[in-house]
Amino acid sequence: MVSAALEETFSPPADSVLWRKDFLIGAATAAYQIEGAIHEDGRIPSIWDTFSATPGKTLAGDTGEFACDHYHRWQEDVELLASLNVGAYRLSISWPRVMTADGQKNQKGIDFYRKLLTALRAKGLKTYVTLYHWDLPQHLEDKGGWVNRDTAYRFAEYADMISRELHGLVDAWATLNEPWCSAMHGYGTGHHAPGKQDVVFATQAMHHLLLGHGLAVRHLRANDPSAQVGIVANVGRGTSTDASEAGQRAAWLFELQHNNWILDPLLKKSYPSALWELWPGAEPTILQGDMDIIGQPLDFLGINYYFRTNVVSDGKHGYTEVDLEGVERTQMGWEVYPDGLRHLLVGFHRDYPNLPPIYITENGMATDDKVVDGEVDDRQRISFLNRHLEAVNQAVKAGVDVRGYFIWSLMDNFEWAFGYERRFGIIHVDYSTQKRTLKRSAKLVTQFLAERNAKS
Ligand code: IFM
Repeated sequence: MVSAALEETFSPPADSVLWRKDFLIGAATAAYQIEGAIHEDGRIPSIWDTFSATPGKTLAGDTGEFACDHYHRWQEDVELLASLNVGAYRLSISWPRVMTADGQKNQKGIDFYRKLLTALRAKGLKTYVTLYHWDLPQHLEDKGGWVNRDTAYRFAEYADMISRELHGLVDAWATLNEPWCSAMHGYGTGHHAPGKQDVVFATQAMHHLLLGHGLAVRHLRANDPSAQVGIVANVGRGTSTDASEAGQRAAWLFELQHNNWILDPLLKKSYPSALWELWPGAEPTILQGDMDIIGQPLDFLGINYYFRTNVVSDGKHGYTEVDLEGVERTQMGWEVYPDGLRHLLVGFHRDYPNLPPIYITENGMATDDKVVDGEVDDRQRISFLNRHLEAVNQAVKAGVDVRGYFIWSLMDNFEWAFGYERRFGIIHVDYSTQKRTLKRSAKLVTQFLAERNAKS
């Protein structure tokens, strides 16, 4: 059981890296999850509009049509964000909002982000901007989406256009958010848009996502030389209760598939060959020069971490997930396992000599939060944040260069296939009124950051 102290306060140990004022603490969101306004000001359809409008694809048939109505309430949201004393905000730009189907810019969409970023800067907040957080324009999916190599070039054009428009307003650009989810859930399992189900599609989509990343990096560097440029990967800890060689290989394969599939091409310019034993016949088509484009130096690597998975061997070349009994879980059913974050960070530091500085670009949890007498007492989240931040502190003490941490999420929002039921925010959103209520976690983070800022 979790200690009561961790649930009631947000107070890192005195020697924690969290007290350092240059250790960035921020909050994160993504365009489709909060903006709504999907038909306004020239925005064109995205794959998530199509997918979520398809019966049976999301819980309760929820869609991002209204979400948190951030497109209209962004000023109120910037005020709230600034009131938390955080140093940075991570957001994403909606590609279908800023670019027309014939590749021209959509000025109204661009103006929205210009106003937003300008307001954030005016509040002294650093801006961490992701270009692709899963909302591919539908017309590109109609031509094959990320399975089609051409999408990588269209993405590079979008990166070029938007970084010319918004240069000087962004502290750090991330090309992609979680290419693993885009490739595997979008084209392998079909749990996410566009809902395709073939591992051969998934591996080819991954290659084109990473190629698009590399092509975009060149434009971002050229157009906005003072901004940092990176990418965000979700990583998972895999372990096995089976101590046999087969069990341990299963756990290794899990991490290879989730982590090294993305990090190896980015940091070693090659895919791990064991992937093609796991997925025979699924090796993507790679053209000459691709791996050099993908493996260009990065200024930072964003790491998103949520849970651990227990696996056993499937008796062949793969693994099977087996839920552990009696462990703490979140509303998503994910195991709360803070040491997995420390373990992975230390492992990446050991295994990738050219590992760039790291930001934890997402970490947080869903709880079934309710407003009672104007308050939201999200104790499990407070404890979760305390324990994961301590895991980051331990990783830094072990020599890993972690520069910051973003809470997922600033506010409750559209949790993809799980719709609005799963609440990840430190700010509660009542979707019927759009009223925002600071949860206890948000209040404690605010208090801690005020204390930190007051220190000499
Ligand atoms: O809500 C998502 C986010 O969009 C990407 N990372 C994981 C979060 C929680 O599932």
